[in-house]
Amino acid sequence: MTAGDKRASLPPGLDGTGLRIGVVRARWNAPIVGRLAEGVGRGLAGLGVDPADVVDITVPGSFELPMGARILAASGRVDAVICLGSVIRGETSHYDLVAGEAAAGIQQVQLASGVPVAFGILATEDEAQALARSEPAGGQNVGEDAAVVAVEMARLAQQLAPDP
Ligand code: DLZ
Repeated sequence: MTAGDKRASLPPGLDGTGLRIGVVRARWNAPIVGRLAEGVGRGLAGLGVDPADVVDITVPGSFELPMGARILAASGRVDAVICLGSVIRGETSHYDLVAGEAAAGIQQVQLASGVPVAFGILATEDEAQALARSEPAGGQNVGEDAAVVAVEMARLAQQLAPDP
């Protein structure tokens, strides 16, 4: 991390071993979303999450990501969900609606369900920005960041869960 890096630092000792993670991918802008998914894979693997514990689903577009997250959260099969999408202003006539509703819906799902939902959606001016935020290993990748968020929030929810 550089001095100008605004990303949250990694909590010390963060360990994803045994966590079950749901990933919802939008099929719009699939090449970009695929790069984000690769970042998620790297992020989860780096924290010890077993690929067998990852449930991967797709939805048509980013507008459907909150519903996909809700389905996973309600399944009882995951400890956290990661939403991946890419909305590009220059290519999307109703950019603000798609990106805004995806963001609002994701927040609603995690607060209503109690299952953390990480926001791995790129809302960019153009494709170049989207590529710059979904870089291969060693570069910036919002999917990789979302994987860390999902593990951190799942652990927090577990640690402070009410006694059974
Ligand atoms: C319709 C649409 C448009 C124009 N642009 C995007 C986009 O840039 N990224 C994305 O993920 N989805 C887009 N969509 C699809 C909507 O998210 C949604 O799937 C459709 O409006 C159907 O509900």
